[in-house]
Amino acid sequence: MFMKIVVGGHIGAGKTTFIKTLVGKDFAGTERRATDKVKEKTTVGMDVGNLLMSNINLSLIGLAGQSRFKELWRICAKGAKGYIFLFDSTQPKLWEGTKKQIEILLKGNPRPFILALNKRDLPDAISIEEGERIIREELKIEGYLSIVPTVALRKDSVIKALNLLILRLMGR
Ligand SMILES: Nc1nc2c(ncn2[C@@H]2O[C@H](COP(=O)(O)OP(=O)(O)O)[C@@H](O)[C@H]2O)c(=O)[nH]1
Ligand SMILES: [Mg+2]
Repeated sequence: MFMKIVVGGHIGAGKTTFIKTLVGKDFAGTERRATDKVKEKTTVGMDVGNLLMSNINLSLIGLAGQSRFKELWRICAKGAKGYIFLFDSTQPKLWEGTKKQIEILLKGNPRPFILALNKRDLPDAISIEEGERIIREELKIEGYLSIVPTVALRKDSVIKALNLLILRLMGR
């Protein structure tokens, strides 16, 4: 079975890291020196990572966070079976960016998604409860919400999040 999954989220949320951690050396990224000054390197276009997990050929597509790539987001999302949307737990001010992306992608290709509160290892991460509150009450993200804490630098954490989405997609 083949399954395409899109990894979204605001700038710096950890999308590229999530895919890199998952696939290791088979990672095909498009990072370049950033002009935005938010971070050193940024994804230009998309990241691609392929792996075999539980007999499923997974293709993970990491989007570029900047909204100027909007048209490309829609193209990348075509045929995706589901989404993982990331939020940097230390930067709730940027979360609106993830929400906008969710709206745009679900409009073009409504599929199940999970929300990952990423960078849980950092001391200035807001609490999971506060993160959930912002997602529900401030961002008002609609639909069935599965919210999972992650550390994109750790393989076990990334696999756990991915498994959660796959179980959702398989209807279990
Ligand atoms: N401490 C920590 N740093 C992370 C985590 N995930 C990503 N980062 C770092 O956050 C920065 C931005 O990550 P990147 O994957 O480029 O974000 P993207 O813009 O969403 O692709 C990089 O320096 C990563 O190493 C995490 O879970 N914990
Ligand atoms: Mg990136």
